[in-house]
Amino acid sequence: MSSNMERPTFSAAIERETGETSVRLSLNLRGEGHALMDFPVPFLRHMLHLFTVHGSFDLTVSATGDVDVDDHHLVEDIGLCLGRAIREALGNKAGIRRYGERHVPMDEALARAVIDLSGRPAFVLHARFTDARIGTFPTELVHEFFKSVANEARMALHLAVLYGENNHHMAEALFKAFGQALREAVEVTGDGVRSSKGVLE
Ligand SMILES: [Mn+2]
Repeated sequence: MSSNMERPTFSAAIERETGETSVRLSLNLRGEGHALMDFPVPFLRHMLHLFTVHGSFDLTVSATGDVDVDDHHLVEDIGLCLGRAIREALGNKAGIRRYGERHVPMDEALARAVIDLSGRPAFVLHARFTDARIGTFPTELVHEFFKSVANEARMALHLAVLYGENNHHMAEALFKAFGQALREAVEVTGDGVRSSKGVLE
């Protein structure tokens, strides 16, 4: 039996090293909102801090990468490691709610996150960002980041910015909504696996 079929431990540590990036990440889904972010993409540090606080997780990310090329590889690989950590932390998903959803406003922006920890990767983001960059951060990487998370966590992740004016606010609302929806989805509600098939791989 592989380790990912064990009962949920709600925490995981991931190390991943490639020619492009090196990422060490630890996640506790039953945390208290403690974030420790050490990597050279300031906007993503800010967003993951919000995710951690608003989901009441604990998250540590220490990473380096080829950001002299651009932020793409490092953002994608941190997303990948976060997704992998979520999947490992949940094991066979026994007892968890499985579904989570939240609408979260950030001033004039409103975002929605809907999650199914289904065991199958699916990702949809509806958002009309109006600037190519948020600070120094390429706005298109919001999509890349969450896609990596959804793929590796094997969750269905449906994200939308329903409306908003300020691109920083729109992204911030998304990360907060994702954190709160995930916290709901990983709540313990019973003992068995919530699937008519009996498994959620
Ligand atoms: Mn902010």
